[in-house]
Amino acid sequence: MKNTKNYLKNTKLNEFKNNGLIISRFKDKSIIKDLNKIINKHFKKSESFYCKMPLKKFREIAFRCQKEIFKLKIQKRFADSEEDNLKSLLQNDVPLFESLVFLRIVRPLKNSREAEAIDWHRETFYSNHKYIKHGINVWFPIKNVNLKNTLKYIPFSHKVSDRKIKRRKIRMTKDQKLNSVNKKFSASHKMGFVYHPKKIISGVNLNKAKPMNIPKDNYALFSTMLIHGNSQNLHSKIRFALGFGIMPKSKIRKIKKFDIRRMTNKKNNTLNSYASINQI
Ligand SMILES: O=C(O)CCC(=O)C(=O)O
Ligand SMILES: [Fe+2]
Repeated sequence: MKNTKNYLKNTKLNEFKNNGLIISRFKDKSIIKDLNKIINKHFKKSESFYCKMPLKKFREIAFRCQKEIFKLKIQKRFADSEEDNLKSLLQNDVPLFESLVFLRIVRPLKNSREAEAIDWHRETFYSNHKYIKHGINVWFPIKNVNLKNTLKYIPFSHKVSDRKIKRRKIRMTKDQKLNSVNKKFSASHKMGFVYHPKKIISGVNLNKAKPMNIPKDNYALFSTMLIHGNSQNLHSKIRFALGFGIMPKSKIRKIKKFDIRRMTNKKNNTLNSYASINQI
């Protein structure tokens, strides 16, 4: 019995190392149920009502929803529910959890003037912390997620060294920055959208993209180094998913009291950092 368990542990770890990604079923189904309740409360009107409004207004509604989601302490519930998988991937290390969670919401592309999903990236694009490459992203569908709008990724790209992946900041004038929906500290920015996006120039073949096929009541754990994104919504309904980061404790020498995604400042008390599960 013990041997079977150890074998299973190692298969998860091997799969994660090989593919940079594992997909598993939630033990605790109440997590998705409770998230659906909050989403349905905040998005009561018709699809077209939300699809017609300006992106800025839409993201403000979504941010209010995200704030209510914070209160559910999803990280804690996730840690309790998925303890076995976390132990397999982290072995003897302790997982630290990002203190904020992100509502990964994208409207259908056909109604919008611009692509609303985050472009191709890995997390080192938007963080200066050396340890970020050791992180694990959690991402899971809540509502209306299917192969036409799920997160996309480039298989095996987590194995490509960061030096090889050439990226460039999108050129933006001061005015464009000031008027951007995603500008610093905006609702969009606090939902994980980036205020100065980067584009991949070379180092990885973006034509190899695959959708993450994550069935209902399942979640993905993927390496922060796996190239992912550009998941424009080709379905007719708004896509709702949730995401947050996990970091093995030993990779962080000192938890600095500043924001890991630079989306909040010290003055407000919603600082986003990695914390042990009892501090969430
Ligand atoms: O949901 C998306 O489109 C992007 C998600 C993402 O970049 C992440 O979870 O790290
Ligand atoms: Fe990401």
